[in-house]
Order: sequence, then C-alpha cells, then structure tokens
Amino acid sequence: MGESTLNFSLLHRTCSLVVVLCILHLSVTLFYYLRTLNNKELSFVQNQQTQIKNSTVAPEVIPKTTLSSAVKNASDIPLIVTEKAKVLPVLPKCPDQGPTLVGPLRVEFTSPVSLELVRDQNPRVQNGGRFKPDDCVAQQKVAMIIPFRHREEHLKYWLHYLHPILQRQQLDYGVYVINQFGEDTFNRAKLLNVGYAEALKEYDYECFVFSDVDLIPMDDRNIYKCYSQPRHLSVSMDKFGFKLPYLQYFGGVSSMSKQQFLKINGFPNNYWGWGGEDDDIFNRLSARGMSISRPSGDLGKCRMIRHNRDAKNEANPQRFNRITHTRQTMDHDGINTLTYKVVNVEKDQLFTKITVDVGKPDR
Ligand code: UDH
Ligand code: NGS
Repeated sequence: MGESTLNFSLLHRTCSLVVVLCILHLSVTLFYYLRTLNNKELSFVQNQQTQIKNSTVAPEVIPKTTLSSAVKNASDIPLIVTEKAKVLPVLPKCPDQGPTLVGPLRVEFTSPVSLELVRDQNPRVQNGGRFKPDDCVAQQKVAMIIPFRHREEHLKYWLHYLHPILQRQQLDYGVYVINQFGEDTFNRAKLLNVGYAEALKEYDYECFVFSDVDLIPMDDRNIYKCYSQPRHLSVSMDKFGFKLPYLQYFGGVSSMSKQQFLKINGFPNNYWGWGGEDDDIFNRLSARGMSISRPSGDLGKCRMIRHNRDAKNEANPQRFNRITHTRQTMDHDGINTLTYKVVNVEKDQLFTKITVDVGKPDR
C-alpha cells in the first residue's frame, strides 16, 4: 500500500511536469509565431513605402488627403498606404533608349503598303493613332503633327515605318494628320500651328514633333521626342547626300516642347506656297536665344520619298523678304493670331485626320 502511494505520487508529479512543459512549449511557440507575423507585416509596409518613394507616378496618383493623413498620424501610415498601393500599378519610368531599339533600319519605297496590313501589324496602336507603353511610364507625351494634302501614298509609308519605331521608342504618342481643305495655295507652317492647337484639345501633350509626310528615319535611336533645346531631327537626308544643306536648315522633321513653341509664338501663318517658313522658324528660335539641338549625322539619316512639286505649292515669291523681317513680325503673327475652321475629323486606328480650312493668301 505504501509502495503504491509512492508510485502514484511519482506518476502524478511526472504528469504535472509534462503538462507544465507542454504549456511552456506552446507559449514559446505562440510567442515566436506572433513575433514573426508582426515582422512580416512591418517589412511589407516598408517595401510598399520604398516602392512608392521610387515610383514616378506616386505623387500624381496618390490622393493628397491620403498622404497628409499618413503624415499626421504615423501609426496610420502602414494601413493607408498599403491599401492604396495594392490598387496602384507601380511602373518604372521608361529608359532613354528602349530595350527593343535595333539601330539602323532598311527603308525603301518599292513595295506598296496597305493600311489594313499596317493596322494588323500594330495591334497595340489605339484609335486615333494613340499608343503608350504598358510596362513603363513614357518619358514624354508627344503629338506627331503631319502637314498634309493629297499625299495618301506617302502617308501609308510613314505609318508603316513610324508606328513600329515610335512604339520601340516607348513614347506616349498620338498621330495627327492635318489635312488642308480645298485647293488654294498650301500653307505648311499654318497647318503645323493647327496641329499644335488641335492635339492639345485632346491630350495633355508636352512635346510636338513636326514631320513632313515623306520623310522616314533610318535609325530608330533618333528618338522622336523633345530635348532641352528645339531639335532638328532630319539632319542627314538622302536627297542632300546625307548632309545638312546649310547650318541654319530646320526643315523636314523637328521637335519642340510646348514651352519652346510658346516662347517663339508658334509658327508664321502667312507663308503661302513653298519655301522660307522653316527659315522663319529658325529665325524665331534664334531671336529668343535658343539654339538647335541635333542628333549625329549617322543617327539622323533619313530617306525622302521622291516626288514632283505639288500643285498649288509653287515657290513663294515673298519668302526672301519675309525671312528678313521675322523679328518684327513674330509677336503678331503666330499661335496668338491663328484662325481656322475644322471641316472634318476622321479617326482611324493609325491616325487622327483633321481637315481644316486655313483660308487663302490676301490678294
Ligand atoms: N505637303 C502635302 N501636300 C502638298 C504640299 C506639301 O502634303 O501639296 C506636305 C507634306 O507633308 C510635305 C510637306 O508638306 O512633305 C513639305 O512639302 P514641300 O513641298 O515644301 O517639301 P518637299 O520636300 O518637296 O516635300 C519640295 C519640292 C520637291 C520638288 C522636287 C523636284 N524634283
Ligand atoms: C531653302 C528654303 C527652305 C527649304 C530648303 C530646302 O532654300 O525653305 O531650301 O528645300 N528657303 C528659302 O527658299 C528661303 S528643299 O530642297 O527641301 O526643297 O526647306
């Protein structure tokens, strides 16, 4: 009897010890589990904050109230920011040179181009000729402005070559074909002014590329965007033996930021017919203390589609006189005095074509 009591007491103490040990074990496990959970949450919050800090879109897309309440109450930061960050795609800024650029391109105008094919080959170009990259935030919003009349064949080549190039350049862009209505004398510079004004009605463009319809770049590293100075992009054309015809030449393809464009009051409206308007633009830039930026002769190579002089675009006899008076005329002839009437707007997948009545020269 005495022995069995002793045995029972020993068993009881052993069991109690096991129970105590189990409780201790469970408590330690629970403690570490809770600590790990806490750490995970903290590092997630820190990650989110780092991403937002690095993101180029964050300041614009996170509502101000969210940020200020987060700043007011530090303990609220994780919850508020985490909740917002979950719904926002945090995209990096696109690089200066897109990863898919290929360099020199073969450009020829012998095989005909069909618009159907160009549409099929550019499925990511949206109605109106709009595109923006989906894996990064484009450096600039660029409107491509093309002065136009009766050059349908040239436009097909332009779209065929340029859409793939501009997509590889990762620009947020739109293509605007500014078609002169009627058969009066052509006015290239005024059409470019119209393109600037009309494109801005559609989107918050910050850069404008002005391109003749018959010029195709031969290297996709010649980026169709804006630079710290107005840019001349078509610097070595095949028709000039891949050289600049003269140092002040600013014709063909050029780009200007909104700010640069406004600084020169846009382009002249009264150059009717061929010649001189590009020299007037050069004079405006130099009168406002700007210089011309250019790519190297190699990168700036381009081909022109050969053609005859168009009807109603004869050489303008007044051009020599006009370009000697740019400084006197530029403040009251430009974007501030532009008048025109939109006759039609056509939205194709590959471009927006705006037909405009720009009037005719004073007789
Ligand atoms: N443009 C048209 N239609 C016209 C005239 C001009 O679309 O009737 C546009 C087009 O975008 C063209 C640009 O305006 O590329 C400049 O036209 P331009 O005639 O001033 O310059 P381009 O270099 O021709 O096209 C110069 C005369 C070529 C004479 C060739 C003789 N062999
Ligand atoms: C100059 C013209 C420019 C013209 C350039 C190239 O002489 O408008 O030739 O012309 N200036 C004047 O006439 C004052 S091109 O060979 O491309 O037809 O852009």
